[in-house]
Amino acid sequence: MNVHAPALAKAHRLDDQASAFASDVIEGLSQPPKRLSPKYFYDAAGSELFEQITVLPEYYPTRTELGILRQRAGEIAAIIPGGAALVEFGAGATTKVRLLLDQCRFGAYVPVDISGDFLKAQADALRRDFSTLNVHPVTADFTTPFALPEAVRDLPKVGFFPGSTLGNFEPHEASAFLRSAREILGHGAQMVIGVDLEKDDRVLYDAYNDAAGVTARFNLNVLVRINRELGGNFDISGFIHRAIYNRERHRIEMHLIAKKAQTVRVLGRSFSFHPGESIHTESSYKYSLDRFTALARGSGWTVRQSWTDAAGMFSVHVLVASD
Ligand code: AVI
Repeated sequence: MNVHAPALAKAHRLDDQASAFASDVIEGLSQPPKRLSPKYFYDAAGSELFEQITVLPEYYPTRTELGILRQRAGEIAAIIPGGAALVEFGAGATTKVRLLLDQCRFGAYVPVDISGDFLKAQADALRRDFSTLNVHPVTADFTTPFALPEAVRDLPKVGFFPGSTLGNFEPHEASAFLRSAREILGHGAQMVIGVDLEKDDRVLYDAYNDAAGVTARFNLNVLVRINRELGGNFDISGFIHRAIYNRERHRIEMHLIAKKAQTVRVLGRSFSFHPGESIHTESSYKYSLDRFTALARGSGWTVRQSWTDAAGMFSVHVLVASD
């Protein structure tokens, strides 16, 4: 066997990721209105800024979901089959999955993420703390089909998709993701999923316009990343963060707004901005329990049980794959 094969495969994967970033940025900045995918927020600096967001006083989703999981982990454990493989879509902080691992007897844990570095750190930490747990990380883009490790083939499957990351998908993408997860996990699977709920406009506005300006730095960091990785020349001080709640479309929209007329070069292309022009960088959809139930039902899943916090801010659901 060619001993360099794994390293080469990894290099190709990195090249693939870099060229997808390049083509998505060129395409997104060429559109009217200009847009960038929120998946590009999460380089090392963006991931660190996101961790800071999760503990901001205004950003209620993380601590509210943790509260629900802490309170309901025993009930969740009673519903899901013992010895199942827990497949987490996305890797990051391990706080939430630890609540499930503490309460439920899983046969294996399969974290899936495009960033091999995050996966490795996450897997190493969990192996240390749950010495009998079989951890099988999979490096893949979890929004596209991927194969589960052979070692978990015969175990019942439970998906885990916390954090309301589903909300960052357009509704048709959210449906496609749920369908794809249903295919990957297979017949009889269940899924534990966290979904942020519609609420008072002011609470939503504040959660994405924190007083300390961390969300603004998180948003602007995507321009820093374009400058560094794609040789762009964005003047970061020429843009400001704006987040608004679009109630008609049930979504927070994050934008970067050009303060003045300017032309930016990225990968040899020029992009002109007029004063006040926006780059739409993220949508964060908020669901009602009814709209989420309908989305799940139309995407191959039945809602088995739902919990919210006392104030009805956030929801956690156990879904069962429909036959
Ligand atoms: C990861 N995702 C669910 C976050 C959200 O609330 O939509 C990302 C985020 N954007 C700004 N603040 C947090």
